[in-house]
Amino acid sequence: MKKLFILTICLSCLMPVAEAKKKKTSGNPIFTGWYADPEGAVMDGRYWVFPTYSALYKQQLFFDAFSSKDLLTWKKHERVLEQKNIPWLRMALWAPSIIEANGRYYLFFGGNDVHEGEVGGIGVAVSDRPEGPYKDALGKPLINEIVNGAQPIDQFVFRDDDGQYYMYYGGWRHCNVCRLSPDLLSIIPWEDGQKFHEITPSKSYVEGPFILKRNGKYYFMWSEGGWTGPDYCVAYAISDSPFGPFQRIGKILQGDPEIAMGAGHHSVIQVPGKDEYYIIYHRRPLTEKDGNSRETCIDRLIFNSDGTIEPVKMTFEGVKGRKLNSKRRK
Ligand code: FUB
Repeated sequence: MKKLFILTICLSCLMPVAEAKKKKTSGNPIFTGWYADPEGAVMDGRYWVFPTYSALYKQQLFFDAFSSKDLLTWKKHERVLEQKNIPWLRMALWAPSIIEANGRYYLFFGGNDVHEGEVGGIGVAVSDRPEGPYKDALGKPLINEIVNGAQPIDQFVFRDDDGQYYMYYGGWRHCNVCRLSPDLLSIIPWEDGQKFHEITPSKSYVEGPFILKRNGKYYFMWSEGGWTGPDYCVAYAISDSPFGPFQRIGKILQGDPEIAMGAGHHSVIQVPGKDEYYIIYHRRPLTEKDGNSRETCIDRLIFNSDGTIEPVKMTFEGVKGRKLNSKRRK
């Protein structure tokens, strides 16, 4: 009887390992729970996803992160950043943006759903390890003010080939770009003395800016529509400069009545050194109506031979396994 009991325990421990080995595709969503605004990265030899915990604003007081060696299975790292490490955070911890620099990890975030005259906006937390714990580095927001009509949320930090860091951010239908200092903890004004330049690409821009560089061109992407509704989507533009102008080309991600609706606020993971890309985004299952019922998914992002982006085909299967070869930066 005792032997049978021990055998049963051993078998049940081995089951998840066996199931993971059998898994051929990631499946969508890639992990359970309501998570939105996912930022993907490659750091420390692993894929990472840092999403918003999608719940009522008052409950959004922490970030979980997820790591994977193969895009098939994801390990949860709980509360990598939480309220006790951000003195000024009251609610609405949103839209993480992660970057490795100076041998450390910088996690930018939005806090408090800030309005004019309030404390809140975009903050930055730092850790020596990708899995945290992250601590607010400034004791106050990096960007508190509302400039050019852009709510300081939904930041994305981009390192250009020359080593210069730029931050793109903005809700309320306006997008700004600013230059970050090498330690990523302050903003360097532009030559005209301004800290922020407006680069809103189109009247349909709403929030969630993202940029990547491929073959010398800058691909700027953003979310359109309302994030609580079915029509949320992602559009893009291509430019020769990181500051635009960004001429809207079309949508690359939108709801599919056969799969899910409200698809948006994405990011892109490039397999280091390869012309191979994955889009990480959130969407709302067809069975759900609540605005916060958002799940994090992955699908392939394909560039056409003329340099344009093929509209994403959302799937339930997700993507095939893809191991990383070496430790490379975002
Ligand atoms: O998750 C909170 C907010 O929802 C984000 O900041 C917006 O971009 C939208 O996705």
